[in-house]
Amino acid sequence: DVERARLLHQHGLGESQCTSALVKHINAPVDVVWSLVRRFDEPQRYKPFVRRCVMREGGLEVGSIREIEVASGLPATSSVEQLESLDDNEHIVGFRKLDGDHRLQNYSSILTLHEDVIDERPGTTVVESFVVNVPDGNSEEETCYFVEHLIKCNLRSLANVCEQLPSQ
Ligand code: A8S
Repeated sequence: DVERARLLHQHGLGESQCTSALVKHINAPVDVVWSLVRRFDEPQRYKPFVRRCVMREGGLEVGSIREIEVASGLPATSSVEQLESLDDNEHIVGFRKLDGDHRLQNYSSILTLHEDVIDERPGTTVVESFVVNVPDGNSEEETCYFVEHLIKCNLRSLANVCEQLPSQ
């Protein structure tokens, strides 16, 4: 399963791009976590920096496009994103940033869920990886650090939401 996860999170890396992956354990069954992350049309259910999300095209089919209004305090106001993969059996979801007022050009990410059991309780390991261009004037290290920080906030919030759902 570790090898499978490694393959799923392999991104092709171009020149002046950076990539990284984050892992988070959640004390909730895979189905509960999946019910949140599969909703491409409702990222605000767990992403704290999303103020509003409007669908521009489609819904939950691959190719659907959403526009996000970013919360204040970040060096961005909007992001237009396209669903690139959604696999309800394998628990894989991926999207790409197409446009918007932000500095993360060519950003794409893949999130996968993996069943695990801790202290005999069903849990989920989330792996999220990304690739993005390094913006002019920033180093690879700064870019990675910035994106990793945002993803860590998203995954922490995802854990909080899942672990507090009534089914838990
Ligand atoms: C996600 C992940 C990221 C989102 C980034 C990294 C972004 O939507 C935010 C702030 C920015 O400054 C850049 O899964 C951008 O959403 C929250 C607008 C792209």
